[in-house]
Amino acid sequence: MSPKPLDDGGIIINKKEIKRGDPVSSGNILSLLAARDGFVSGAFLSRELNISRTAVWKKIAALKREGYQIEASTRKGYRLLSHKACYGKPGIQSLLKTEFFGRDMRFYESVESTNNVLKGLANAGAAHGTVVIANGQTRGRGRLGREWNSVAGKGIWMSVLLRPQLHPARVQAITLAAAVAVCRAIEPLLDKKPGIKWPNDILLGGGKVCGILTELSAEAERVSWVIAGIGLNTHFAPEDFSPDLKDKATSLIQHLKKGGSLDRTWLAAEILNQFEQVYEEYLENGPDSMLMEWRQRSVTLKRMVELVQGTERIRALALDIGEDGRLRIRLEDGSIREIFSGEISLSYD
Ligand code: BTX
Repeated sequence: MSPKPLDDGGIIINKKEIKRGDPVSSGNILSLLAARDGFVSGAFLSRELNISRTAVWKKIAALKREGYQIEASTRKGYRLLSHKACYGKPGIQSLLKTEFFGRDMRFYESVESTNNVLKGLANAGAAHGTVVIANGQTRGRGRLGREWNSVAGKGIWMSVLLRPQLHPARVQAITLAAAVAVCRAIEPLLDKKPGIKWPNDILLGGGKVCGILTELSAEAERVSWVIAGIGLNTHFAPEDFSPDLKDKATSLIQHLKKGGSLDRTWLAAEILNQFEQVYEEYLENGPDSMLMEWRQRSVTLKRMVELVQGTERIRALALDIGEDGRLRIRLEDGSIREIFSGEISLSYD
């Protein structure tokens, strides 16, 4: 995609407008290099981004230090040798088509939990769309205090900050939006369709490939922030999972289309692209189209499920999902109940 000039001398790269004088990220330079097959001159980069030739050279040197293979020629300029980017902020940002999601991004080699890091940033006033990604987490969290196995290099461990004008009771819709977005992003890579298991698991061939942990800070009527934490297993081989996960977890690499490849940089950006799209559509037009897609992708609806509530186990038919994320079920005695995600565990026959 070639950059489109703006009247005021700025440019558009991947739909993101860069005004003259805006800070230039390494991701901007990568986008310009990736848009051309051959060399891009230093003069061109300096003119397009409105920075000095020395500043261009420094950014290129920083990209090389991050592992990008860039050929430099004094006569011809710079050439990106491989489009396969290193997993990191510049590569991910260079593939974003979003307005907000990921424009402020913090990438870490290792953190305890990306949700925890982002919580600190949210409380300090970070902007809507801020993203924290880590190559590995040492104390990744699931729901209800459970652990999320987040081995370095084996998955996408990422949290997105949202500041929606939503009543706290509607926040569960964001989990639904994230699940739909992840499904849209991974589906083109796979030899089978992913399915959503209410409330927040994405399954592939019966195994859990992705979990979503949504946390919020709110007053009675107003949400201050929501953090959607996405844990997506990408490169685990079956033997990489601990014994307790072996039978229930899976990873994208085990289900790729024939000859397909898997690039975390592309996928992290694509999840953010899809997530912003689903989220914006939800805010603009209401929940109907998102819910319709969620229902189509659901592996829970129209099935018998078992609710585990404390020591009690109840069999029920899953009927439908509400726009607040509640699941409507019919118990064996014919009575109808609506349940929140926090209330129960679901298992199938
Ligand atoms: P959950 O409570 O639905 O799932 C947690 C359960 O899933 C665990 O008890 C375990 O049985 C199983 N499990 C643990 N690790 C894995 C794994 N890698 N693959 C498949 N199954 C597993 C799901 O909670 C929400 C997970 C969100 C994780 C993201 S990662 C980025 C962000 N930061 C953070 O600390 N959490 C979120």
